[in-house]
Amino acid sequence: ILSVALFSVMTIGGSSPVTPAAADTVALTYANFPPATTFPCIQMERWVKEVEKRTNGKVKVKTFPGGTLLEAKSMYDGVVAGGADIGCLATAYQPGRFKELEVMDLPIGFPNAKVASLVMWDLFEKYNPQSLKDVKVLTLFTCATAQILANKAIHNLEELNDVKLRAAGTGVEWMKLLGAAPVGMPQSDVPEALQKGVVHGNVTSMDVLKDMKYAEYCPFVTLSDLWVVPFAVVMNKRKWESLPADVKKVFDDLRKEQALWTGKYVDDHANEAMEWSKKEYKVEFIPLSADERAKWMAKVAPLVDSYIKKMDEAKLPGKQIVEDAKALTEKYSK
Ligand code: 3IO
Repeated sequence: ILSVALFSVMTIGGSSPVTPAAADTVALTYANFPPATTFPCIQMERWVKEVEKRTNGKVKVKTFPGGTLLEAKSMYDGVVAGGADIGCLATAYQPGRFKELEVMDLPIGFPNAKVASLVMWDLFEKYNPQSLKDVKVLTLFTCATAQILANKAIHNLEELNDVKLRAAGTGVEWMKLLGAAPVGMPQSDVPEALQKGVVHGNVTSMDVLKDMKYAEYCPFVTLSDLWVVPFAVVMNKRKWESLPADVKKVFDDLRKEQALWTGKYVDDHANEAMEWSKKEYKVEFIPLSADERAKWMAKVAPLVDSYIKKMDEAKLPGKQIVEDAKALTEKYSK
């Protein structure tokens, strides 16, 4: 404690000479829903480390992985209510709630998390979504493209038919159109559902083969590159407003950088988890042929039009958002 206090006095000494260290320290809590091993928590720890470094130890953040402070579906409201200062949520878990962001749940053609995360950030800056107006957004990112992790081999639509698969909230609509029997639930509820046989697989990105040990339950992975799941890291607005200007600047400067860092991290980690699963669990990876994948994409294409229609009804510029998402995807894919 002493060394931290001294360090803090020294580093801020120039601007406020005799202020005690404690008064200058900002203590924050940061809630997350999945286990500490998973990428949303890895990016959380990275952000905390960067913030502590860039504020010379002025900001201290206590992290709560694994739903120990707030859980997946109560994350946004919990942060607004002040149950945590900062929270990480998957917006796709609550279909209809974060309408503008649902463009990220559509078959836009995001090639990976890096591109999708940058696109998401730019769209956020341009459209300043009403659904996030009660919080300060600290970063946005997505998971890598979703694959089908299952206890049976799925090569085509016939084999997918009626298979009970877990998907993130908005992924349910994709899986219905593809003929599967989807169940929506947060990633944090999946281990139990898989163990109990409530579902026969999980449609998600491959990082969790390793980080949540799904390789143990899912000996087959169909490489289908379906959706990405968008995430938002949000901060209680009053807390944000109470921060000193120099801290605000550090947080603001980190926002897009953190989106890029996380996208790259999870893309790489998904590939690493794939290799790990082959080696450790002999998981079989099944590529979809280009023809077969084209069939799948034709089935889910109507999702884009229904999104635009829903947005029209809500008086929101859905068509423009979709066009921008496509253009930005092209830009960042170069
Ligand atoms: C995810 C959510 C929590 C922890 C690790 C994860 N890897 C990919 C996701 C995406 C997601 O939210 C999901 O539910 O498939």
